[in-house]
Amino acid sequence: MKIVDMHVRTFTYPSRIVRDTEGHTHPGPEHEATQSLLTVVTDDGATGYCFGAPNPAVLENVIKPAIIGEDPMYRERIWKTLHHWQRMSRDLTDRALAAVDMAIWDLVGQSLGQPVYKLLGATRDKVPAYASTMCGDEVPGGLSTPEEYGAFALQCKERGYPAFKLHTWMPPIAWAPDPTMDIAACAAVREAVGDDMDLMLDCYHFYSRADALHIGRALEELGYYWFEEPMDEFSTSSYIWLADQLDIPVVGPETADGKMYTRAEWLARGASDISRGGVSDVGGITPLMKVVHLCEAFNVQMEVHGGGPGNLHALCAMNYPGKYYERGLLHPHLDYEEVEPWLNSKTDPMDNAGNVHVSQAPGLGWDINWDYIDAHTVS
Ligand code: LLH
Ligand code: MG
Repeated sequence: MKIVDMHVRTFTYPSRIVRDTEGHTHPGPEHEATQSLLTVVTDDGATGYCFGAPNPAVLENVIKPAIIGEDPMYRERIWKTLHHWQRMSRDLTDRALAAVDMAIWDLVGQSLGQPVYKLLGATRDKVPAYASTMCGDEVPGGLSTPEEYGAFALQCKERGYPAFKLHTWMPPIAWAPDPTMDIAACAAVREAVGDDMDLMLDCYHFYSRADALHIGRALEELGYYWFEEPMDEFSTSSYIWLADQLDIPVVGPETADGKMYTRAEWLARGASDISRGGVSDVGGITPLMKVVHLCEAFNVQMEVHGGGPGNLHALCAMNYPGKYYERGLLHPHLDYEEVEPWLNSKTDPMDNAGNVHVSQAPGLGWDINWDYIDAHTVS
């Protein structure tokens, strides 16, 4: 079996999610947005898919020349080739690597008639989810006050979520960030849901050490489960300093570059209590499993960043489990249960006990709505 083609289809869909000037998502007016689908094709007609394709120039000039002709079973070799290419091609991002790697895993799973998590070595078929909010806003009835966070957390608890994570206020909101408001929101959530729900905070990502320590100590008082990315993750020393002083588990790195190498440095230096990474952060399922096994060898918990089938299949193949699947980002004005128009069913269906079930279909289990994509393709 050889990879003979890779192509991207871009199509439109109606969206009510907008990005602010710092890149954070919020609800907004309905508008036309675009989505892309990467397809990998082999000489025997097998296909694999991933939504969120690489930039077309990078696909044509770097990725295709590197891997057309490769056997998709040689996933480690393909991934390493692309990883080494990143040194010469700065446009070849970890996100692009992730899309290619996931499409190849999907293709292999479909060819072998098995879901990806069983090819990785399955450990479970479902994972408890936490409700992960969008960042704070100034939308009345949204996430604009501590009380609104409290009301939304209660709504999520009633839906079945066993855990809730706040993303609080960040620039471009004029008064943000504000440690006092972050702590007030965390207190309002604890007050609203009681003691029997795991709660986590993922606040402004560029606080000073003093602010991070102050917020972390408040979270300890409130019985929070973890504290995530309160400072720039390139400062490993700051995280060693913070984790040394706090009892609450500090989680990371999430967005820092460096794949499994960065996670290894953090583990060796004790920069966090729980490690982290998701397919898009580290460059796919292939490197994410390296991080998972690295954490297992250090007896360190690993919490996967972000949702989607790549992360879900990895979570169902972890021997030293991450506790939760990150479901979101959620907002009181948006219905996360609504199926994306390019799919026939959700990739992360959640039961009333708060468990997300991994698809038993071969590959990654994308249930693609081809009629919709055909009718809305623009290129
Ligand atoms: O800042 C944001 O918009 C969120 O923190 C976002 O990056 C989210 O993916 C996250 O950090 N989840 O854990
Ligand atoms: Mg985060």
